[in-house]
Amino acid sequence: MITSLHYLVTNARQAEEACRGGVRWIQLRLKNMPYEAWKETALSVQEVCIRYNTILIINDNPKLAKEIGANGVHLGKEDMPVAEARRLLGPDFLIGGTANTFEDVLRHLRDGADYVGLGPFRFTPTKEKLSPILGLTGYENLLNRLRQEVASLPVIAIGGITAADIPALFATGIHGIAVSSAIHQSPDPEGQARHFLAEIHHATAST
Ligand code: TZP
Ligand code: MG
Repeated sequence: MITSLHYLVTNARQAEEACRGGVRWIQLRLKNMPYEAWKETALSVQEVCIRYNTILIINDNPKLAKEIGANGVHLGKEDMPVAEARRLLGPDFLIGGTANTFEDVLRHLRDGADYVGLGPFRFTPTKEKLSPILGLTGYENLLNRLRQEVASLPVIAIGGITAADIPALFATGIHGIAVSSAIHQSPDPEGQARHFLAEIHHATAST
């Protein structure tokens, strides 16, 4: 099951706010963190996720994901390859991979990923070393090519996404979106999470 709103968090408070707002897919994304501190934060986020029956994905780190029994791991281009993570983690672990191009998506499909995070949609200061911006046209072209290949893999759009982008993005055929700053920088993250989910519901109910 790949729910349609992925929320990237750095701590348990953000996870709690989002879960109260109805989010059921959390990705813990921490950079430059010693393993033990990372694990401590991961366990506190996991406690929230268990209470709300929410999927927990650990960014970058299959070893930590396995050690704490998270639901899955998200792997970028500098992380462990998806095929190797699949061998390490087994068939039931959710594995997502970062994609910036159509070729990336096909590679992840072949290697057994459960979904791809495809981006960036637009510029965002949240991520360093951003790949070229795809824009709406990038998603339209890529999703069309995927349909022509009769290939299917859930595509999660990422990068600078706001709630106002939801109708156009979902119209391209993506399966979901991953969001960080638009929710946690809001004065009311819980209400903003709820707003995102309502917009997604609206955008997908008519298709
Ligand atoms: N990968 C591409 S953009 C991005 C990641 C992890 C950050 C998304 O965060 P925001 O704040 O929603 O742009
Ligand atoms: Mg990574």
